[in-house]
Amino acid sequence: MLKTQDLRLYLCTDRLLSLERPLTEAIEAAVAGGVTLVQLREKKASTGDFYQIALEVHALTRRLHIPLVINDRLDIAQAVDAEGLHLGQADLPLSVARRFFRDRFIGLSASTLEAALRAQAEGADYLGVGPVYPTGSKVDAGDAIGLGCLKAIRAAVRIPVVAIGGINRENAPEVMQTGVAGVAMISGILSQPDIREAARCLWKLVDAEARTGRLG
Ligand code: TZP
Ligand code: MG
Repeated sequence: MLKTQDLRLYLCTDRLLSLERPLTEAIEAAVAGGVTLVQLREKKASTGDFYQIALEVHALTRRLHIPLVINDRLDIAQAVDAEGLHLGQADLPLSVARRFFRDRFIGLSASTLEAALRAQAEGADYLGVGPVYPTGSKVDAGDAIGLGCLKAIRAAVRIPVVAIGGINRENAPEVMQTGVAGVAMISGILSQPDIREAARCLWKLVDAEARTGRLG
């Protein structure tokens, strides 16, 4: 089922990093520019607020025909009937989440080869791997793993890998050249003055690299 998901330009949200623009406006601009999937990340919201925001964002992503992935929270993903769920290493075990989220896709974060292989063995549909570069967007992201480690993980697993952490228009081409299925970002899209233009520029870079990768 995941094969139908386009992971090339993966937007992770953070309302604190969108330069005070309303989230739905920011998402709409990002999708107009070429974002292929939206992950709703709400680290500080109450459950009730997260649910309301997720309802609103899902209504929008449905209208835009873009899959919505909920970060961390199986209950919210189920409650709004999201297409996907993204879990970290400290969240619910994948095998448990899968029992309640069978017909949808589940991604897992991994920053080491061991964690990536384990996630694949447990049945993750895709991996979020990083931080590739240093990032100021997530305080507990850990040290940057670098392109070499990203490449090693990508080569060792069969499931799609989405790279994350410090990715921007300058380094997106070299990240795509490791053979990953896509690049995920917060600030490279959401913190830009013109979100639509930023996403458009990234989409062109990412699409060009994805085509080159497929051809050669
Ligand atoms: N997970 C690993 S790094 C990161 C997350 C959510 C933050 C990515 O944000 P940015 O601004 O694209 O570096
Ligand atoms: Mg998490």
